[in-house]
Amino acid sequence: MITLCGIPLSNYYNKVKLALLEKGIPFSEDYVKTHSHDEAVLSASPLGKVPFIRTPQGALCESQVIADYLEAAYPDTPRLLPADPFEAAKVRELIAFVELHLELVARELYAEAFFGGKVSDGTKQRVARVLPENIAAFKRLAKFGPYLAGDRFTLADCAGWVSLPLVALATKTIYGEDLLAAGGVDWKPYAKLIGERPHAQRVAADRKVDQERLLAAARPAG
Ligand SMILES: N[C@@H](CCC(=O)N[C@@H](CS)C(=O)NCC(=O)O)C(=O)O
Repeated sequence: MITLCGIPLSNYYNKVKLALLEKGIPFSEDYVKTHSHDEAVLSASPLGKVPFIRTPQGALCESQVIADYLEAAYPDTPRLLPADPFEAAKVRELIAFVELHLELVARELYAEAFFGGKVSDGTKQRVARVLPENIAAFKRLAKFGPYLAGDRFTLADCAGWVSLPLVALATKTIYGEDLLAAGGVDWKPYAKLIGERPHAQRVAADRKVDQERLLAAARPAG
């Protein structure tokens, strides 16, 4: 059986979790924090990033690698990638835009937007310059028809649903403006649509529990 390792607060963890649930693949979860120096973790995920999975054949890290593995290893479960190679590549192209060109750029703001840290003005200026260009590029590709890649739920929705709201929230917090919405990406109805799926509701509920647990742990005692 597959073990999904990481934290339910992580968007990349939740991308894989939603894919596992939507495909109906049995799995268990192991709570593994980021930045681990534990050899057992680093041997599975050498950068200490989550998620990673353990399988009877060994471990795998990087959410897209894991998602591709699940799609290939469980062909008899609901498909999250089209059978046609070109259409499947178009879904992966969207995922690359969501993760590399939107989320990874906005991620530079998270320390201040979400974790009480500070981000330099230089970083804020760079993100403010790059992100609108990338959002415009993403908008050319994204279908929202009503799903990210068209009329079917795909892996792009597992990636989009967990990451687009973070891009919006981080930019709203840092710049006072949701750059995704400002760029014409109407992500809220989309997030609502995906969020209504029963498996997405479970992912969101688990995430909420983890978030509340972390907030309670950070609160001063007394
Ligand atoms: N490209 C990786 C990104 C994973 C990632 O950045 N995970 C975050 C949690 S959301 C993490 O582990 N951060 C800790 C770190 O970067 O060291 C993937 O798709 O799995």
